[in-house]
Amino acid sequence: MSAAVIRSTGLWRPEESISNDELVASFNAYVSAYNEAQAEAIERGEAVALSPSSAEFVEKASGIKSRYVVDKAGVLDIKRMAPRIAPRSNDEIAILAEIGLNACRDALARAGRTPQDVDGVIVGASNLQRAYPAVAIEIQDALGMEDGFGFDMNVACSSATFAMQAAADMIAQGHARAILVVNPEICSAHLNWRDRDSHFIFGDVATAILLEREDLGEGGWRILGTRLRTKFSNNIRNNFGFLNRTERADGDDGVRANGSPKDDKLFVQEGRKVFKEVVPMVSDMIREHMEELGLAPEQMRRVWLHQANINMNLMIARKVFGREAGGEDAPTILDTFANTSSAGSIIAFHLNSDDLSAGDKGVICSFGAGYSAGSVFVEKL
Ligand code: CO8
Repeated sequence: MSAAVIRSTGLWRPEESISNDELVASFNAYVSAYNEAQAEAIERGEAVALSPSSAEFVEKASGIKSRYVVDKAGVLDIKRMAPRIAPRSNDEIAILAEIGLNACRDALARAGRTPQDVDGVIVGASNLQRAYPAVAIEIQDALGMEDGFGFDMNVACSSATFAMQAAADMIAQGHARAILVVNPEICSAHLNWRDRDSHFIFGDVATAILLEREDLGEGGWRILGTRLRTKFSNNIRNNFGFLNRTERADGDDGVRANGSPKDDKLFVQEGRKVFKEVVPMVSDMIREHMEELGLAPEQMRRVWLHQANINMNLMIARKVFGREAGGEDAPTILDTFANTSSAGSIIAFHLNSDDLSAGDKGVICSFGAGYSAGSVFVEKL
């Protein structure tokens, strides 16, 4: 058995970003237009007036100040409130594969590797573009890998850590020399921008992690141990799926009066419950895993946590380190990226790990829908 290491990571981010002020101005314009159009129904008690959002609330409740998106104009257009992504023919690369490819190329360049050094591609993401063929196989093809394999998997926000465990196991068992784990997340397409409770939460990005057999090179991060945990919860849900059209009544063409499909099932959550239930689940998991690896809190240099909520991360970091923790201990990237689902902890790691020294230890930890949580303890080589 040969151990796998994280040789490098890669990042792609959209060019456009939406600040809280821009987002809230658009949302509040939508609320005014809706309330005006529904004024009589609201008066009769047949409709409920919508409340405006506030940039102060968003930053205080979540720590988010802005988010990158693939299409800013479509999201902010109150007649649309969804990104515009031009359709592509089957002969063109799909957008999810394209952004994933960008992150892969970044990771390969940083490690000085070519696609021919890689035997597998695993795409782990919350929202996959289609059922098949796998986005991972499209990336494998676009990279020009002459051999090997690719497959997609979805464990919501924990897709990256679960995929890393799968890749590390395959490398250790001799199935591959190196595997690219890719996390393309276009969360803006699955977010209800008309929902005051969640319209500020997500952003778009793609990350890649190159895992490789340790003896094939130098540098990177040794994987000290991985741990995966799931516990069923309805508190974060997305009911989009291929059976949606079968649930329609006869005569229902599946199209709303404004032409949009009724099947556009979007992200929903009970944010408060998630906060309360996930913090202890994740803190306990990290602490137990640390003890099993024989690591004391003082030996931990950094935690790269899932990026959903700053207050949540500060609480988890405090429990892991057993003291007040924040800043360098638990880097924050959600202020500019928002929640990017599976990519969040990987962006935190990618942007905040070069300054560590050989022997420094930390944990990459994801948590989210399912519930699902994954921890990957690493040591800098
Ligand atoms: N502006 C102003 N006020 C608001 C707004 C707003 N936008 N929204 C709510 N309020 C008000 C409420 O009305 C409420 O008022 P009142 O007290 O008078 O009733 C008050 O603010 C407080 O509301 P909440 O209790 O809901 O607010 P919280 O302080 O709990 O903050 C959060 C809400 C930010 C959602 C917080 O609960 C949170 O971050 N929870 C954790 C969420 C989390 O970690 N989720 C992970 C999900 S992501 C995941 O797993 C990946 C899935 C992949 C999806 C990708 C596709 C998009």
